[in-house]
Amino acid sequence: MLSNIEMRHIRMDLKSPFRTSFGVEQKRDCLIIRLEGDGIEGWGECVAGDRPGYSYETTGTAWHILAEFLIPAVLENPPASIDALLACFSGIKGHPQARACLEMAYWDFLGKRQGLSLRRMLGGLKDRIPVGVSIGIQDSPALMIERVESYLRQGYTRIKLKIEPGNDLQVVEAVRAAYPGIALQVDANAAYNTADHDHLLKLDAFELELVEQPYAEDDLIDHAELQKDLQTPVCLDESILSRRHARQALQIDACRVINIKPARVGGLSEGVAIHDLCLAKDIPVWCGGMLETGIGRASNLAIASLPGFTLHSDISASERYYQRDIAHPLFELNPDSTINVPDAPGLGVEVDREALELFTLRYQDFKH
Ligand code: OSB
Ligand code: MG
Repeated sequence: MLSNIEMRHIRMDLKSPFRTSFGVEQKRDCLIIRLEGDGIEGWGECVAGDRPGYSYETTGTAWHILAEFLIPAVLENPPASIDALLACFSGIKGHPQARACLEMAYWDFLGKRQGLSLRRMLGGLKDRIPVGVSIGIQDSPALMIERVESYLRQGYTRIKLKIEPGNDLQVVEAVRAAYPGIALQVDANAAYNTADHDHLLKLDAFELELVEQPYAEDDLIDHAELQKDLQTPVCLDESILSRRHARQALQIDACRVINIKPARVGGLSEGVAIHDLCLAKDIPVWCGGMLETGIGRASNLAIASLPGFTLHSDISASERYYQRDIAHPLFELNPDSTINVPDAPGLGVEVDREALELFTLRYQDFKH
């Protein structure tokens, strides 16, 4: 039975700044949770960052929701299954990234107790995940080509470029001209609006695998209007916070691909539900990333092993992100642009307590 939960806010230096249409990240903040009971521990990562750029959630809002509501609900009524855990959350609205963290830690805890890897528990088949790399906005097309070149040399076979108004067609055109054959896609992180409809149609010239989240997160209808005219599949990220959003988006053809981030949709269970829905409708999915530490990366690899994850995921090798990670072993890129899914029980990673302490800004302990 769960008897103790620790939560900490950590901050880690990224190896290089990551720029998107909503801002630049030089350091990454996140929350790490550790569950404990009967001598078993479970780890979870909350991907919410220091400011509400990607979504309304931040480390501050997630801390509040976890400390005041989610953790007390779980300790008051220690769950014996994932369903029981999710039942503890009912009556608490929103804040999917906060819930996802606690759910991840509970999956890790259960897996260790049952001696099963998360991949086995979720029903994943693949043991190597095809992955790509997501490259932040650069100061010029020439610099972007340099970055692309270096990742291709490392062995990544799919490249995603971040774009924004003023940093789009020229960059994509330059990269496509330099590398005619590569799998290429773009991500706007909600930076455009309906006035850009005709402009966005020009992306069809570059044989992109998909265009990710061009419009605002709460704007399914306009995405459907765009998809009507755009030949390239629209892929939704920020807009899909639940299986209901996924169903409705597909119903109105607002997208033809979905980026599944378990953290964004409230956890692995909801992520699997969206996967199942998409598989049944023949909609390809892939796993997005939030610059996770080794903890969240292990979780993403596990869900990406499900059969519907047919496109390359944004799960790059550990060395791309941090000087020092908080979990081991580090994830390495295989020569065929895949990363192995851990097969030890639970998430299958060991947390480096010393590194964790080093990066901790705030800590709190919760007892049954
Ligand atoms: O939109 O996919 C995104 C990182 C932070 C916030 C949003 C996004 C991203 C990425 C990075 O694209 C993917 C990765 O973890 O490598
Ligand atoms: Mg995205």
